[in-house]
Amino acid sequence: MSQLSPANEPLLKRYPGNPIIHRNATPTSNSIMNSSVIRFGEGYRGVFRVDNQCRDMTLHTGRSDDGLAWEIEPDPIRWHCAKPEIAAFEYGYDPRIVHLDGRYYVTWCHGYHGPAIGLGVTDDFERFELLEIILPPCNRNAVLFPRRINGEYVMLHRPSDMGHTPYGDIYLCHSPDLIHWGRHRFVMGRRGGWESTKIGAGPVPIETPEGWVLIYHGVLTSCNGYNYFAGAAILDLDEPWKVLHRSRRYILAPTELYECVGDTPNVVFPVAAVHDAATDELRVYYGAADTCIGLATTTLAELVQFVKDNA
Ligand code: BMA
Repeated sequence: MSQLSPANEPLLKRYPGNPIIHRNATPTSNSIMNSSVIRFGEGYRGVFRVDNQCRDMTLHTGRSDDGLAWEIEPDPIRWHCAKPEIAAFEYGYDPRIVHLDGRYYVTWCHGYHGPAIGLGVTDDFERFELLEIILPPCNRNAVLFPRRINGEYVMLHRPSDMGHTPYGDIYLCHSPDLIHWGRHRFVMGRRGGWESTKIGAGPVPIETPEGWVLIYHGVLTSCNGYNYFAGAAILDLDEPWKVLHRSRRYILAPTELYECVGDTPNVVFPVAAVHDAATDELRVYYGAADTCIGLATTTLAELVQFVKDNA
C-alpha cells in the first residue's frame, strides 16, 4: 500500500485488487501489459499484449464479465489477411481498440521492417482481420478517434525511432477511408518534469461537451532509465489538434510495488478507458512495470475539472 497521505494521492485511485491481470495469466506468458479493453454486449473484451517466454511480443484476445476478472486466450490471435506481403506478424504490441461505425478496430505497433502501425478489425472478438499497414516505420501509439470529425477519420500517433526513442511528440492525421492517411497536424509536445522526454496518446479520446479528453503517457529520464506517468489534456471537438487544457500535474505515477518492480521498473502506461455514462465512473486500464495490468478510477467530471484546475 502507498505510504502517501490520501490528500497527496494522484487523481486516479487504484483498484484495491491490483494488479487485475498478472504476468502468468496464460501458461506461457512472461508478462501481460499495455493492453486494451472495451465494453462488448453485457461484458468486456480485450486485445492484450502478451510477451511469451521466448520474449516474443504477441497479441491475444481476452474476455471478462465485469472488467475485473479476465480470461486471456493462451494462443495469439490468428489474423486473417488477404494481402500476403503484409500478413507476416514479426511482432505486435500496445494495441488500442475503438468502436467505430459499428465495428471494433484495433491499432497496434506492428513489426514491419521496424515499428509500424497496423490496422485490424473484428466484429465478434473471434475472427480478426489485418487490414493494412497504415503508417510506416518508425511510429507507435496510434489511437483512432471514436467517430468521424468533419467527415474524416482522425488518428493520433507518435513518430519514433527503431529503439527506445529518447524523444516523442503527439501528431494527428486524417483519412477518408481509414486506410489512406494525411493532412498531418502537430497536437502537443513534451515539456518539463514527468513528461520531459516523450509523450504518447493512451486510450481512445473521450468526447465531452468541453472537448475530447485525452489521457496520455509522459516519460522522464532518470539516472536509472525511463519513468512512465499518466497525464491528461482536453482537445478541441472540431479541430482536435488544438489543445484547450493540459494538466501540469500527472494523474498517476509509478509508486506501487507492482509498478516499480518488474521487467521495466517505474512504469504506468495507460492504454484503455471505459466510461460508465450512468455513474460517470471512468476506469483506466494501465500496464505496470511492463509486467502486469492495473486498474485505476475517477469520474469523467473530476478528470475534466482536474485538467482545467492544473493547466
Ligand atoms: C511501450 C512499449 C514497451 C515499453 C513501454 C513502457 O510503448 O514500447 O515495450 O517498455 O512503452 O511500458
